[in-house]
Amino acid sequence: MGEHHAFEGEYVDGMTPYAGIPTFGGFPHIPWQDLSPDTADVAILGVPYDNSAANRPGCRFGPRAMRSQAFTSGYHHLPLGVDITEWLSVVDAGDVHCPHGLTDISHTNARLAARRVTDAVPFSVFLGGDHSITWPTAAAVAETHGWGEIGLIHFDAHADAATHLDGNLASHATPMRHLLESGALKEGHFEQIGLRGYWPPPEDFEFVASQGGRWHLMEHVRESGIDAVLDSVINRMVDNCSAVYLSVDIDVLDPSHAPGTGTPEPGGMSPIDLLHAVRRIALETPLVALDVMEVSPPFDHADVTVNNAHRVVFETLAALAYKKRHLAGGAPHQPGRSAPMVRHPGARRGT
Ligand SMILES: [Mn+2]
Repeated sequence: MGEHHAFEGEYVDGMTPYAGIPTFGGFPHIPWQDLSPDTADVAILGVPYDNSAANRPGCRFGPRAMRSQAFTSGYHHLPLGVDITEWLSVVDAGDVHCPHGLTDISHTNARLAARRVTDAVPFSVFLGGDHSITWPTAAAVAETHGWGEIGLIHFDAHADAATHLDGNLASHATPMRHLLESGALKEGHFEQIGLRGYWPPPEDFEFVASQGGRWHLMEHVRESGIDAVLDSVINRMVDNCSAVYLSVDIDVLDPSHAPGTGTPEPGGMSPIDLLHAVRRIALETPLVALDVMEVSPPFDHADVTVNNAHRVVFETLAALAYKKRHLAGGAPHQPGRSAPMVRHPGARRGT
């Protein structure tokens, strides 16, 4: 070998975004079975289950794709001027075992694992999986934070409040029905944003109304603007609920931004509006949990859906970091600027 091929010198350490064993956002892996109080501020739990998808399936691959295919560019949120990792300890808690075709076992496992997570950490993130999973995960959050005490803000193209779909009581079209009927969500504790298209039929809306739930059609969001809708939703949550669960069906985004999902519905939200909404909800309500559901990588293109889903989680984490710093008396700081330029008077409550 010639002298210039000697490969001498020390090993140069580092990490590139496309290398390594993937965890969500590059956060350390601590299995949910090993979580105990004070382990972390935030735990992220995958629920790879899609047997309840009514149309095209594939969201069982969602958690793994959000870990491996999304681009994590860093942790410093530019508009809020906060570094997530400076203020929050975040762990990837791995996945729930969801055996194929076994809905009862999958949902029971999801509830037990979610309960373990919500009992151990102040903030829980659940990665779907189809939307039927919100039934066990939100039930677990209600068990931890108060049955009938929590509120739920639901972003979706669809109401998901059916009694059944094709005879399936545990369909991804039914989780909100179960949460309302079980009393996990009581009157005035349920808000839906982004509904559109041709489903469900009127009786499902009559049911939601009978339970004191409210919905904001995409048409209403377009007419009023997202901030007017959020003002109303956030005020109601802050007035009525001691803890809030945010459930994001990625199909609330327009299919041009989220092709990788099972039941696409044209005419949806843009990512900038969804991220803005998620940030305001995390800053201005006592948010304790987030789920991101219905990400179906086999139907995705160029990882656009996976990246939008990943950023919904990161936007929430950045807002939680901002809120924690705000409550600790810290001031926003942006590099290269002497005066704070970000002010969020709405950072009202901690988790
Ligand atoms: Mn849904």
